[in-house]
Amino acid sequence: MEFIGSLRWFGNNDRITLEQIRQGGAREVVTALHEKPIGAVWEKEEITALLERIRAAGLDWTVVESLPVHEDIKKGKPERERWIENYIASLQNLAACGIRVICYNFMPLLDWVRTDLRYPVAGGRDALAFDWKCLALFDIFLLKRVGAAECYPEAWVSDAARMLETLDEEGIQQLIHTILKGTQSFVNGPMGELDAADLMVGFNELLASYDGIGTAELRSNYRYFLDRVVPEAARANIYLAVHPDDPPFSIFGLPRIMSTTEDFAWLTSIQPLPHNGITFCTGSLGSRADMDLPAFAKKYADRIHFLHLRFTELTESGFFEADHLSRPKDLKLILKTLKERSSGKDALVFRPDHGQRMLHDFDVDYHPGYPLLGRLKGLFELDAFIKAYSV
Ligand code: CS2
Ligand code: MN
Repeated sequence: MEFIGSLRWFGNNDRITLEQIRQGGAREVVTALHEKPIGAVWEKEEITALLERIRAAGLDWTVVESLPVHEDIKKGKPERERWIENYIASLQNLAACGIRVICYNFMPLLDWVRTDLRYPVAGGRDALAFDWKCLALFDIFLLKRVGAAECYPEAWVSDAARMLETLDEEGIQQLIHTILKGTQSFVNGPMGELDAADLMVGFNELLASYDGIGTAELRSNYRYFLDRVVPEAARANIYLAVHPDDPPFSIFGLPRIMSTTEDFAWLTSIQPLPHNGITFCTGSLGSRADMDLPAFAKKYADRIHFLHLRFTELTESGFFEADHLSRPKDLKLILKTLKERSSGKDALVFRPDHGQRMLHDFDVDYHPGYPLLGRLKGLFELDAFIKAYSV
């Protein structure tokens, strides 16, 4: 079994070219039909055209990230039937074109959330960060969500109130944009479609659409989806790989159900086929203090079909995205376990998940978390690490 290094590429929506990715040493790109509206069927001709473009550049494409799950499915609306049928059709078309793995997530409304896109780290680089007090500030004082204050410890609420005093109008607008748009406007989710002129009103409406949907309801809707989709994936010989919640906690009162070891135990028990699999994102899961990453790899090795490698460092009230090699002992154990326990597979694709900004990255308006040089540094480091330990 070999580890194959890849880079995420946003297609026409990306400042980075396939040529740059190939020169950078990635063997594959991880991408999606980014222009398609959420829920629409991905047609074979469209998939083939993109695949040919990628192959012509000397790269390969075997992992899709993401095939988004329509909100009606997460909410259990009657319209979900149509979206599930479309999902299955896309999955079958992808399999027919040679795609092996589909990364997706089941986070209601929001995809990955950060409160700071320019958190200074060693050497003058910067990183993405998440801070609960900034989230509380936004939630309680800007969004003014009913019941928000009860969701945070009292000390954080008073710190948030003090922090609000120090923000001018520009700072406020920046925080709103960072939380609601910064990390999500380019990854094909409902937040990308939110009207930028009226973010807060639109977001409040979207939140209200989840009234009455708690953990139990979301789990049951997820189960309904998996019961329909997993057998079709098995038939088509393609692997589903759910991305963990990021951050792996409930936010804004929305349930999040792919966050803890118990959540993954539930996931793997309801559909025991390996096609009901996992994207092992060490960065997302590692931002929980109670998460043992090497133990997770051991427990779910046969379900892990795609790897996102990065590490997070915990701060007083949150985390920031650290260097890709910042937890070498964990990384070594994870790779060793996956190598040993994935003997049935010939390859496991990994990507440096996000990257810090460095050097020329500051001059280009890359998607937050997806700069070229910071991610290439991660790719080089991870490739070298894998070679050095011959894992
Ligand atoms: C993020 C997400 O943490 C991450 O990898 O970049 O956008 C992630 O790609 C999606 O949630 C996968 O569905
Ligand atoms: Mn990830």
